[in-house]
Parts: sequence; C-alpha cells; structure tokens
Amino acid sequence: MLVVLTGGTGGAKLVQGLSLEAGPDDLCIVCNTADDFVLHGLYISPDLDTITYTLAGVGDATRGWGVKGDTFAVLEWLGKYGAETWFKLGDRDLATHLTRSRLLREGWRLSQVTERLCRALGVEATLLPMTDDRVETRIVTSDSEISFQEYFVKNRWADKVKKVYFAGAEKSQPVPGLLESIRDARAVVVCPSNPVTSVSPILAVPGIRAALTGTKASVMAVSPIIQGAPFSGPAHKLMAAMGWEVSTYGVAKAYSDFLDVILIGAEDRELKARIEEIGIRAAIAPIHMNSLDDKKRLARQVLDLL
Ligand code: GDP
Ligand code: FO1
Repeated sequence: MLVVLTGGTGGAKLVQGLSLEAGPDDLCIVCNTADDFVLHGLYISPDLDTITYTLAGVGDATRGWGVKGDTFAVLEWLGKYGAETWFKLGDRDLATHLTRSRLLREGWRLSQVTERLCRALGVEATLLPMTDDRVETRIVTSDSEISFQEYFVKNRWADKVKKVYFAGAEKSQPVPGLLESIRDARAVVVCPSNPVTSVSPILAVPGIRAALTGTKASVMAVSPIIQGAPFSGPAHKLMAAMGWEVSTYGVAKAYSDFLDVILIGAEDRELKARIEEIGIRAAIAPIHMNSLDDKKRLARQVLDLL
C-alpha cells in the first residue's frame, strides 16, 4: 500500500489527488491528531475530519475545512448563551463531533471511531489517527502557553512563538498496524503539510520515525514551502521558532534521516544541489494545487517518481 502522512488542509489536497490517481484501496493515510481539542464539551479532530470530508466528497474545498454548504444555526445559538464562537463549527460538522465524543465516552478508541465515521460517509481509503492516545501541540509565547487552535484560529497566528512541543507524545503509542504499514509499504509519501505542527507530531509518536528510517520503501515528500514561504498558514513562523531554515532545504533537512526524494517547485531550483548534498534527491515539479486538475497532476507525478 501507499502510506501517506498528512495534516489537514494542505495535505488533504494531495490526498484527494492520490485517491483519484492511485485508487482509495491503495491508500493508508496516517493523520495528525495533535491539533485535536475539546470545545463545548465535544472532542474535535480537525485534521481527521478534513481528510474524511475531502475523501467523502463533502468537504469545503474553498475554506479547506468543514462541510460544504454547512449552516451555523447551532453556533449562533451557542453565542446567545455566551459560549465561545471563534471556532466555526457547522451544524452538520457538529453531528460528527457529537458522534465521536459519544463513542469515545462509551470506550471506543479514536481509531475505531474514525473507521466508523469513514465507513458511514463512504470513505474507502484506510484512515489512521497517528495514535489513540492524547498528544497535544502546545504553543509557548513570550507570556503564555496556548493550544494550537487558540494560536491558529482564535489569535490568527499573530503571537510570537518561542517554542512548540507535543504534550503526551513520549507516552503515546502508534495505532495498531501503523508501524507494520510503514514497514510493508510500497512507498511512503509525506504530504505538503506544516512540517512543525502537522508532520512533527506524527514523527514524535515513538516508533514512527524509526519505522520510516528502517523501511525498505522509498519515502518521498512534497514541499509545502516555495521561495521561502508557505502556500498558506504559519509554517514560516513556526519553522523559524524551531531554528530551522525557512525554505524547502529546511524541510528536507528536518526529514533527512528518512527521506529519499523531495518534490520542489521550479522557483526553488537553486536549492536542488544543497538538498542533494545531504543525500536527498530533489525533483522539480509544479507543486501548487489550486484546482482539482493540479491535485491529480501532482499526485500522478508523485506516483510516477515512486
Ligand atoms: P493544516 O493541518 O490545516 O495546517 O494543514 P496541513 O498541515 O496539511 O497543510 C498546511 C500546509 O499546506 C502549509 O504549510 C502550506 O504551505 C501547504 N500547502 C497549502 N496549499 C498547498 C499547495 O497548493 N501546494 C503545496 N505544495 N503546499 C500547499
Ligand atoms: N479554521 C479556521 O481558520 N477557522 C475556523 O473557524 C475553523 C473551524 C473548523 C471547524 C472544524 C474543523 O474540523 C476545522 C476547522 N478549522 C477552522 C480548521 C482548523 O482547525 C485548522 O485548519 C487545522 O486544525 C490545522 O490543522
């Protein structure tokens, strides 16, 4: 199988292309869960939901999250009661969080809940949360420590970040079958997801990084950075906070212990030699995904290179 590591919005674009080009049966998608949080007493798993909705064909591709055409009546009434409304939970999306939260309370594991939600929405690919344990991205600023959603959505990534860490990661375990999937993969693809807050939490789950280093399968990444800037979101700020070079080279370096190939934009062609000096092949391709055709074309390129 093709094993794919991903976060939410950026990763979902390539996942959609790969599902269309390789077929959903060939995909084992390992998804970040360190963005998960509890709001209104509900357990919310944004990246899992973005991937599920995208593959089910019900995702809002313009926003990159939530359900296409969703309404916000419940949120409006929550506001009347003084509840927090900065995180825009749609009415249909809320059904997902209600169901997930109930099943978790009943003792189901997150991976079991995910499988149930995927089947209910007709998703044929295998979607695995990176862990069934609670791992939480924490953002340390000069005067506080906040959750990822507070940093990303509530504060619109305006805080100056001093440190990022993944609470609970050391004690977490990969979900059953995940390490074996990497070991037996025909190839592994690291999506163009935020390297600090989407891919690093997956790598922080004990055993996953070693499985990637040890697998015989070739491991390829698509860069989320072009000309020193992300296509969207705060990856540049977070990479700088980690002390990484903010470039496609910085992404390749962060994955250098397990990466064989990285797809980079033509605009970054002058970085090719530096990347290849650290033992990673750099292949040039159009890595933007603004349309469904872009997603399919990039996915085809990834599959051809593998
Ligand atoms: P999140 O969980 O919602 O942050 O989503 P991801 O971590 O999966 O994706 C965020 C990353 O996707 C950002 O760092 C963007 O630079 C990257 N991204 C968004 N659109 C594109 C695109 O069209 N092409 C590439 N190569 N990367 C993209
Ligand atoms: N992102 C936003 O920027 N604003 C929102 O109000 C928002 C709501 C939301 C609701 C459900 C969901 O699954 C995701 C949502 N996101 C929202 C996406 C956001 O959580 C991030 O894109 C990811 O967590 C980053 O990985």
